[in-house]
Amino acid sequence: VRLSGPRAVAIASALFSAAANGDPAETGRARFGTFRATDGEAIDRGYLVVFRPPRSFTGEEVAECWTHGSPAVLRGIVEAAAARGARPAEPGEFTWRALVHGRIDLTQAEGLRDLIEARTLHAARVAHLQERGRLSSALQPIKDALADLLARAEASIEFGEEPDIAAASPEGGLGPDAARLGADLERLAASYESGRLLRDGARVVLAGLPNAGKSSLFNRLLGEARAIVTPLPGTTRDVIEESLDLQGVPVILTDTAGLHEAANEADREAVERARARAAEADLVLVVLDWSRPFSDADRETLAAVPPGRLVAVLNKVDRPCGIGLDRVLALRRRPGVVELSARTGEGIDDLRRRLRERLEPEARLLPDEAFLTSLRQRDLAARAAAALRRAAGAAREGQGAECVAIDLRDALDALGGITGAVDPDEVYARIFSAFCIGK
Ligand SMILES: Nc1nc2c(ncn2[C@@H]2O[C@H](COP(=O)(O)OP(=O)(O)OP(=O)(O)O)[C@@H](O)[C@H]2O)c(=O)[nH]1
Ligand SMILES: [Mg+2]
Repeated sequence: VRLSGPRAVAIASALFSAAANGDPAETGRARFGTFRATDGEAIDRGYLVVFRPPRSFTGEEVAECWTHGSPAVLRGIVEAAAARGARPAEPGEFTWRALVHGRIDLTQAEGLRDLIEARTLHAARVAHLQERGRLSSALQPIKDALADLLARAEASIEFGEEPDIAAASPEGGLGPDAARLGADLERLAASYESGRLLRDGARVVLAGLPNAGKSSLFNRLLGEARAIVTPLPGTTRDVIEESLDLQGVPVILTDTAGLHEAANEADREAVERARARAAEADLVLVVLDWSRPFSDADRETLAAVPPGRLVAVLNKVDRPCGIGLDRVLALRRRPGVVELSARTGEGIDDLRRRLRERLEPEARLLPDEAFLTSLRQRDLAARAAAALRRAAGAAREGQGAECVAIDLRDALDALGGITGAVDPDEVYARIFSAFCIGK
């Protein structure tokens, strides 16, 4: 149980009797002792740890009560603290206070949220770098260059230079510089797609005709019998989702109903949902049955997926080939098919490798580059890039330094918003309310 604020140590000390002599409120030391409920009865033994400003997470006085993980004990301590004047924290309030006291900036707060919610160790590593301030440091040189550009534009206003500042500048002019910075920011804004994959997971959907072995493959990839498998076509009717760690890339794997002519309302709904999932997937695994002739419906299913999102799978290679050698050769040539058996496991590693290859450029597996992980950051980066494009255009057209300066200031404002300097209430609503309580 963590307390933060001017009376944190006083309140925590009142609930705690140290086992040994000495000051229980000594900074940064774990003191062993007994915790007491509101009525003074002992409820658990554990440690009290105290941090003093400014060297605490929130930048305020902080006291942490470390007990055994019993929900009843924790509730007892929260109640006892509340009885002495503490109040329950709002979601994300500790991180919010850290921000308000300048211990972290906004990108670091977002990094911390991503870290808490990370689905794989790799995603956690990347979030950790963000939380340590990687994005802020990557933005700093861009901000400096932009501030420099703005200073130059303002100087030309002051000295009443001709509109054609480009020609007067030894660096080649404001226009090209603004355009260059704008391009940098556009690249950064585009990096959001990688951030999204790492944060939310890549959406991989299994699709195909009934009985092709989608659910069998789903289970095989997960390593557990999650979905029902039967020899009857039309076994799966609902959309089933599970998360999968594909060597660091978080994946949300979805099994769907076989695509077929619906005989009743439930079927119709099942097929509709299957199509909807495939339509919004990052990758669609179209599962074909190697042991049966290739049908028009197979052809349509393959054709419905854009090549950039398609991974074709020939399943049941443990059985005699029924699909025809010509077809196999054609599939091998064009979409690049993975041949496997969900039953024996043959070829599954190839599929994992293929999936990972396809997601890798997106998931940016080398965590050495700064990228954006939230829509908020992306919108601001895109706004700054657009303002710089306008500035470059204005300079090119010889519109005068005032016009250029207005756009540059816009860009600088937007960039400032990524790391902080925005309306605190709005920031709270957009970021911290999504945190869990106690963080
Ligand atoms: N021999 C062989 N049989 C398989 C393989 N994969 C699946 N099957 C069998 O094919 C049948 C259908 O498998 P499912 O996984 O239920 O197929 P599905 O595509 O999910 O079918 P629906 O949910 O009806 O759309 C079952 O009898 C499986 O045991 C395989 O690799 N080899
Ligand atoms: Mg199924």
